[in-house]
Amino acid sequence: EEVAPGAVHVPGWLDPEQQRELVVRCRAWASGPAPLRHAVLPGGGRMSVRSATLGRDREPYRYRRTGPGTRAPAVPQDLRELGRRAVAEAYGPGAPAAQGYHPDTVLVNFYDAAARMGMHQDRDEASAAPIVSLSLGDACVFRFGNTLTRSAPYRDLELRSGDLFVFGGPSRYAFHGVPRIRPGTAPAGLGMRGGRLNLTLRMTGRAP
Ligand code: MD3
Ligand code: FE
Repeated sequence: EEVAPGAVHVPGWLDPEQQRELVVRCRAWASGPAPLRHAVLPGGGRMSVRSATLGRDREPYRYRRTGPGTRAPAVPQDLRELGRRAVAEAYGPGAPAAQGYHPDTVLVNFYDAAARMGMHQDRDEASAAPIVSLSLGDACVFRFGNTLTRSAPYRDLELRSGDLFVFGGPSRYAFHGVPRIRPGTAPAGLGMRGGRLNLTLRMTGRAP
């Protein structure tokens, strides 16, 4: 379960009803206030993953404040609470990281069968607080690397619908990626029409 120091995988943390409800809410955000778009990389390439944020707009600068003129709706209170419970589940309810965990942004990623995410570090946040990842829909191969290079050593793990992964402590700045989706592996009755959703709850470290 503890894949590396601070990296805790909890398979099947979300029950089927919680998964279905999150899928419904992601669909509502995507068709309304938080459309899923292919991000364009600094070099001009288009990411195969489609993404949207709640709570903070990442464009055109990183994690702007929300407010007049910005699109992203605030992170719903129950998702903030879910994030706190996730960190408590991973590190124990008494852990300092669980006490002060107040995620102010949610990144929603959608992967179709061909989408991938290359090895990278998450360094856009000014906070080193843990990142909470929730997986929905098709399973994927998740590549968890080291903090020094985007290449080996790494481990390949399977992430399935309902899985929780918390990345904090020494794992917070590890390289990681999603080299492949496993089409057709979503649980029956989830209501996904193919593909994989990943929600990451984060603390940006910006003033409210
Ligand atoms: C390990 N997303 O959005 S979530 C990303 O499945 C991202 O969509 C992947 O990487 C996805 O940046 C992986 C798991 C994850 C998230 C943040 C991490 C793993 C991490 C930060 C540090 C180390
Ligand atoms: Fe990442």
